[in-house]
Amino acid sequence: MSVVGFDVGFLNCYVAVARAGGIETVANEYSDRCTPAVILLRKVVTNCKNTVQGFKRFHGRAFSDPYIQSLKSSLVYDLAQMPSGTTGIKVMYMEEEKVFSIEQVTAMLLTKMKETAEHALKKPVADCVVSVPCYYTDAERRSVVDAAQIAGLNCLRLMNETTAVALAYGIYKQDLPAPEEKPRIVVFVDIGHSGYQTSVCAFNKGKLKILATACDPELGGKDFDEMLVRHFCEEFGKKYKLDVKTKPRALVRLYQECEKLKKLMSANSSDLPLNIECFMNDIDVSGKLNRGQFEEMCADVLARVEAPLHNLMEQAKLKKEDIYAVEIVGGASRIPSVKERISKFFGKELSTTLNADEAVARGCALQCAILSPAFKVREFSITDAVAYPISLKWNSAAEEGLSDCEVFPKNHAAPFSKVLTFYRREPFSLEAYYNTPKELPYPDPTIGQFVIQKVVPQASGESSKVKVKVRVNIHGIFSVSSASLVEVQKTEEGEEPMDTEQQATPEKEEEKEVIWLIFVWFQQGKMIMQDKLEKERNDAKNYVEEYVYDMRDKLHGRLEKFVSEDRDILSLQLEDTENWLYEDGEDQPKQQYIDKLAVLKKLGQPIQERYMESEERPRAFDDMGKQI
Ligand code: ATP
Ligand code: K
Ligand code: MG
Repeated sequence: MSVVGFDVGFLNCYVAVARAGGIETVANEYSDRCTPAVILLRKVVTNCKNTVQGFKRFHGRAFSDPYIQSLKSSLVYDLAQMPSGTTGIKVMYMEEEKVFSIEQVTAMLLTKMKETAEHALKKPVADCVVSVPCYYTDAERRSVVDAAQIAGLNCLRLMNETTAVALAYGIYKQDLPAPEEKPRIVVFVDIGHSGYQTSVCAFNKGKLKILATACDPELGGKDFDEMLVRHFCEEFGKKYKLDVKTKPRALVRLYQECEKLKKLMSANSSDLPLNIECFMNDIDVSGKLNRGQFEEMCADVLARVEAPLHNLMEQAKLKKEDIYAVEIVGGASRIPSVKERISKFFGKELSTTLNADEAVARGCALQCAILSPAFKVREFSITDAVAYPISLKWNSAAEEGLSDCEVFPKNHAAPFSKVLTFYRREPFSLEAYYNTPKELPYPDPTIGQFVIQKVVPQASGESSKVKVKVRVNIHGIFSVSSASLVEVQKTEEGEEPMDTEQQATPEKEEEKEVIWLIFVWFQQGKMIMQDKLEKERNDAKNYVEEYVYDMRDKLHGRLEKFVSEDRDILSLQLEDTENWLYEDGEDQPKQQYIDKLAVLKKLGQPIQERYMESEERPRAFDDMGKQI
């Protein structure tokens, strides 16, 4: 079993693994801990068309999405529409034109990262935790889960990048306030190449809770590069009469040189040169710039740093004095003027105690270690927050009033399950959607449609009570996890339970049989069955639940004669497991349920064997009798 964390950045990717010595960021085959988020198809490096990069933003997006359409002209490869309507990438592959889905492309990147982990661990890798920006919506998250699956990975959790950073910060801290004390409040800021994420987190000993997140999905290092490129395009236009924008290859080189210059300016405030030989039309170009000029041309970009911080503090209803520390990570957090802005906002020095490049991957590996039964780590509970409020709406023909309800408000704890009750006579459908479309960095507020099938009226003709369990799962994805119909059967007179305590609760007056209903799930117009991993996980959990109930009945029934001193141990285990299923066990990876079941079966097996033996004996006699 592997314990691996993957930070899939827009530009830079990192792989962290857990080994006996702790968490370690590992190097790829080129001895580099940073793997660029680039896919080279057909190894002709000179052919730009086959260098695919900057694809993180395509996840979950339709080809017709205006955002995708607006990006097309700035890419050095072509996009195409997949049969399902999503975005594909058109490349030459083995001398043939081929369109890959975004999931396939990210799977190629994940495969490279998986190989890096396998090389370091010297064993096959499957179990892992993969990072995503905390502002990702349902469709984007689904797409990344699919990519991981294509790469042959078993993604135990999609982890929000800032939450991974919070874990990497908190798990080693020895001096966190006790559980009953006032929590320590820390703000985390991650500014990468494409996006800007902030979160505020409450820490107590052994746990962290994300209180709120605020982001600008379109603010990052790339915007500073963009300003520099714009500046030099203009300068070279005047100075050398070059129209850089007409030559994609030259433009790519200019972006690379500008990024380098930007990094140099973080450490140096004097004039710095930018030289490119044979830039265009065999002309060598050169220019220079200093930090002051850079900050001036980036004033508009820098002005956007503050808004998410305001938003964050407002949501969390916290004052600046409540903040214990502001921890910053991500490559672009090294830009001095960015740091200044954030520091000024909070009125305090920023902390840089975490590795700015590796904290996300390390946090993911830590989360994987916590989830993996194969690894012993300190207990640490992680409560994330729902990024956008989720509502359900339904056809309310028979129902008075409500036809719409917010099930998960913004910043609601996640993962989390809720049971909703409906009274229906026939199948019905639910539509889940984000109810603040303006806030979404994504055009379609629809999450999906769920049809609850096989609903029938009660024998009496009345509406049936239908319980629908909805959840935001460990990946931050919304789903319907079960649907059941409660069949009410009037108990016959005389058979009424005599226990007065039981009679006191109206629920117990009638016998109820639960019938599990089938639900079908539609998204972006197409039918998808329940996501496979989710289904398998649910099944594994159901097996444990079934075993607990079944065994408990049998221990008081036909197995009673066959239990000896092992009865108490098993009874206790069954009870513990039942409690666990409702508490910590509510939301565990599949393997945890498999392991739990194995423990129970080990205790139950001998008893069942004794019973079987005694059952076989008389039958063996019978058989012999017949022979005679
Ligand atoms: P994202 O988080 O948006 O998916 P990413 O994780 O790939 O992107 P990072 O690796 O955190 O991004 O940051 C890369 C960005 O940081 C690039 O724009 C890079 O130029 C910039 N950067 C790195 N070092 C410095 C530096 N010293 N000064 C200024 N910018 C820097
Ligand atoms: K990164
Ligand atoms: Mg990043």
